[in-house]
Amino acid sequence: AQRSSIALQHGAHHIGKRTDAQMEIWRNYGLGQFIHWGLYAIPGGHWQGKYYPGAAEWIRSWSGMPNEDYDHLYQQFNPKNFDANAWAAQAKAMGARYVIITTKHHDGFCIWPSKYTDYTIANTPYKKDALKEIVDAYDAVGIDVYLYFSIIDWNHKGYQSAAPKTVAEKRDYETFKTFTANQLKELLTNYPSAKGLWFDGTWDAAWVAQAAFADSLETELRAMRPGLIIGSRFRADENGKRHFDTNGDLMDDYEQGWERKLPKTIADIHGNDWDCVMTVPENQWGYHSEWRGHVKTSTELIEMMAQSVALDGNFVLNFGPDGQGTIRPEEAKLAQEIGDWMQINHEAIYDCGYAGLEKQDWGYITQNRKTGKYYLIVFNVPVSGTLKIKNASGKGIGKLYDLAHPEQQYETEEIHRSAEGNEYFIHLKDKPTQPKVIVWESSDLD
Ligand code: JFZ
Repeated sequence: AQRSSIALQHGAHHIGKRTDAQMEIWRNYGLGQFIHWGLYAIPGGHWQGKYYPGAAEWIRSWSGMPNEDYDHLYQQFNPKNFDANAWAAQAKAMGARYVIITTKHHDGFCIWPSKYTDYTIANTPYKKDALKEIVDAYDAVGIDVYLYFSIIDWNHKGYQSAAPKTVAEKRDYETFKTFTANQLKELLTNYPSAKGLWFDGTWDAAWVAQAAFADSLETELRAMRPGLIIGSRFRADENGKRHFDTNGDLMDDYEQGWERKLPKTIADIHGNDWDCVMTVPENQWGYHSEWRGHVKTSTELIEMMAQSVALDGNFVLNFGPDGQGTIRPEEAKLAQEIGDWMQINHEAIYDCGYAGLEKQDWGYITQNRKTGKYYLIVFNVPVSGTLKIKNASGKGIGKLYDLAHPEQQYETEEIHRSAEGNEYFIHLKDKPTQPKVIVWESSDLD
């Protein structure tokens, strides 16, 4: 089927993946960290003894939380345990290669001293620029920094959710647009090492109607920072289409719609770059002192990471430090466990993507984009102790060995060859501790 091709002024500006060096780095990260940290960390999902069941970073919008009270929380923001270097060291040990940090969430509170509003960290008892501390700390350990920025801003007087109608509303909204543009330029100016912007809160009718403004602002931001990476959640096209424009083409550099969910097959990603952002509990991004419902294990998270990379995406795990700047023990433990796994198995994740092979029930297959080696990431060891793999026709089984113990090679057995592909058995000798990685150097058949 031919894609429709309606002329658009504010749709996708390029078709297909970016091929430049910075985007290539992004594509190869494999694992990232998300951090949601702001005033919402102080109430932590509770107010006056009452439990807020929603996402903790949304507590200001709850009837049990008077806006007045929320808007004065900044007077208490003084995170005594905040240590950006400790956060960065923990992220590094986990194996993260990029971090996305909330500079400003929907509440409008800025963790940098923005000169365009008083609602910033500069006016808290903490006073210092926490964003700079974070950027410097992550830069120092070699983790690339991306800035999360919410267009929704409940604190700005000109901000509106519905499209402005009256002359006064329109005038106010213009002040909000100018403010937004100023803050974004300020962020890129103040934090020159930041590699990209991760936008959120862009679904309001008022913002969706700003296709021309958002497009030209984006052009300015890209001019300020060659190589800047922006996902598909920033702007709409002139028909109000978000993420994918009227022609169905992805807008901007990668698909940002994989939020707490993963694609199942390679067809689901439409050939685009993408990242999956994932919470540890069901739907909590900011610190909530009382997690209810399902809380994921490190094995589940590692499996999600493997699935992401096997389908050409990055996996980004969220952390919500508390009001004192402490990363809660549950998250610290997960970071440690994922890090222990990554220390042995990172080769199956970094610089890897879709292998072009059929997924098998025992787990996932990734392929290193540089060396061409395949990695079998085994989550479910069959009772038989035998894995089945299907290779491209023309490819022989070659050599298979344990990533952790390369001297341990696996016995293989050819099942059959056909034009659709060649099938082989791999006989595992041991009962491996899961999840484990088997390196596969396949060979060309004569
Ligand atoms: C947004 C925020 O509202 C939330 O607080 C958090 O910051 C998260 C990362 O982003 O929530 C969303 C945004 C988009 C979708 C779902 C939740 N979505 O597209 O499905």
